[in-house]
Amino acid sequence: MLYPKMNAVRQVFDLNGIWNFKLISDELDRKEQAGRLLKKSLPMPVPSAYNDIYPNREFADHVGEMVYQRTFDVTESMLEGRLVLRFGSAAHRAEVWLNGNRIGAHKGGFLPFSFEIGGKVQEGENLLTVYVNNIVDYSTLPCGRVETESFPGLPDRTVDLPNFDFYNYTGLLRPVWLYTTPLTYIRDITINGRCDGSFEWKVEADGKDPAGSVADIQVLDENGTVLFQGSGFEGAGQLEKIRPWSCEDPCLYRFRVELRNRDGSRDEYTEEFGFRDISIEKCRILLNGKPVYLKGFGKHEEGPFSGRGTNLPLMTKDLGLLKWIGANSFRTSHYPNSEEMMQLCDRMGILVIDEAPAVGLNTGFTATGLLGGSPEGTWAVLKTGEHHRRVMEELVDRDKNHPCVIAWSVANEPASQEEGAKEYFEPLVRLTKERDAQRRPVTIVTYEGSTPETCKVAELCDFLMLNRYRGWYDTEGNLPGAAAKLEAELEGFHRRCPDKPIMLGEYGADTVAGLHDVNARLFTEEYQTLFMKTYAEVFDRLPYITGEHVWVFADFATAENIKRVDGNKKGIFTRDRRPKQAAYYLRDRWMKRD
Ligand code: BDP
Repeated sequence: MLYPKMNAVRQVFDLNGIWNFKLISDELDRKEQAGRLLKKSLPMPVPSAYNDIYPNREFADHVGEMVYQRTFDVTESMLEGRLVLRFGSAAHRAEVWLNGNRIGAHKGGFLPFSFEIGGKVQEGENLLTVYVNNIVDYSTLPCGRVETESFPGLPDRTVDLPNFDFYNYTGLLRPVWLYTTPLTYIRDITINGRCDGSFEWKVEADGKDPAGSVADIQVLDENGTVLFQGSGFEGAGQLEKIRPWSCEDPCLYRFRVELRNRDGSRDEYTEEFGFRDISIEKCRILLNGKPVYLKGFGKHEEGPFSGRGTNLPLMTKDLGLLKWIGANSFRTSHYPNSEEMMQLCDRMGILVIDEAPAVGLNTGFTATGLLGGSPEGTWAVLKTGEHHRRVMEELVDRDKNHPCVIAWSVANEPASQEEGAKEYFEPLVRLTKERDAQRRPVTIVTYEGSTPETCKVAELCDFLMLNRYRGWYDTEGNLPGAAAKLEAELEGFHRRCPDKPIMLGEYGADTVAGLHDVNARLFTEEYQTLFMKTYAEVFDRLPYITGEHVWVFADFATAENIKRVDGNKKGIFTRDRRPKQAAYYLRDRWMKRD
């Protein structure tokens, strides 16, 4: 799916800003409400999560529906071509109405969706109403449970218990735009450049009479010099002396398409891309044919005030801190990040493991994603299969051209040791691979309940990504013991899959910034540093370890739980992005570690 871009033929109109907002607590006639202005609404910024904007815990923790509304004006010229309304995302489900008419819906909170609205708007003012539903259950990704709690003498209360360890920030999280295209238009572009300068493309035209169109293409370098010209909806080319895209030199090229239509109109779109290879060979991940050791984090896209809402300064700052600490990569745990984040990573040379919002697929987890729930036979109970397929398709379609994306993660910590896991994941892994022209490696990030003896999905993965908390959730305070357990498990997985690269997807310890202890007790900055050192010593002994992603880049908000003091504190940075002591240790290690 193409990102909205303005050019000589396409216009983009910003619908971000302050919208009208209301939580819906009672039955509501959607059609009736969508046809008139909201009464007693609150001003609400878009993009943003709605939750932390106003005080009141009932407001923040609302379960169910909310409504966003605004008006926008359409000019005569906007109606000459195709007019599209596009949402960067709405968590977790959205139903969109225009001038009192329903125009469509979308499920899944972290991927874009759009509607053609040309025939549905009028010149002048239009009323846009979006109903957003924030419930997570066993049919959504991420997964959660809706339960009714009863207390003596009090009315029943509905609670939504996320199966995951991050606060359920919701609303219109990402930008909203209108954009225009000609009636015959470029629907999609796939461009796949390799580090030897070869490339292939595919252009998809749609709309009125696409069969009568011709596609001309050009490849330009960053200065705008045309390096290649060709035509056709599909084709291949070869350039001499390109600069491959890499972390050190994230050189971007431009693929420019001009669609000439039979009616004399034309569309154009320019997609950025890089020439780079990603492959796997004998326990190594290779970038442009050379082994790359992944240094970095699992990272949430979130921060104070706007929660998980698109926050350009925060994103850019985070990538600056990744560079500062010597990291070269992160995983978008546990959902696709904003499109703007992917663009920044392309530009700054950060390698991304792009994760689907498939977290909490384990009925053995408690409400906050911690172990201790009641296993019910996850794969017989969950109803996520079909939705998961669609999400993988939408994710690959959105991010396929980004050189920064080096792998897909189909899920985080599913019940991969339970019967049915292989049957659930096999088609998803296949679909992800087949849909991606670059055939990037695919993984499923597994947890410690899924051992070398019990894991049912290891063989499906191109590389293994393991989350381990020895020294924290067990063996706490005993780092030599933790190291011994860790090493034994890694060796076990290596014996089982001797050719697959193995990396840690998560390891970490909750750390209260400013808490110190000469004996490096739990929760202190000293313990976090020692924890990192202990794990690093194990990695350095094992030649098949191909990367280390610390949990977590920065402290983040979670649901309330007695194991969480104001959220998850495993950050190497605080939530306001100040380094803890371990940041200096990692910086020292990673700056030296190639
Ligand atoms: C892992 C989860 C991650 C949690 C982390 C933790 O993948 O989302 O935040 O544990 O407990 O199991 O800190």
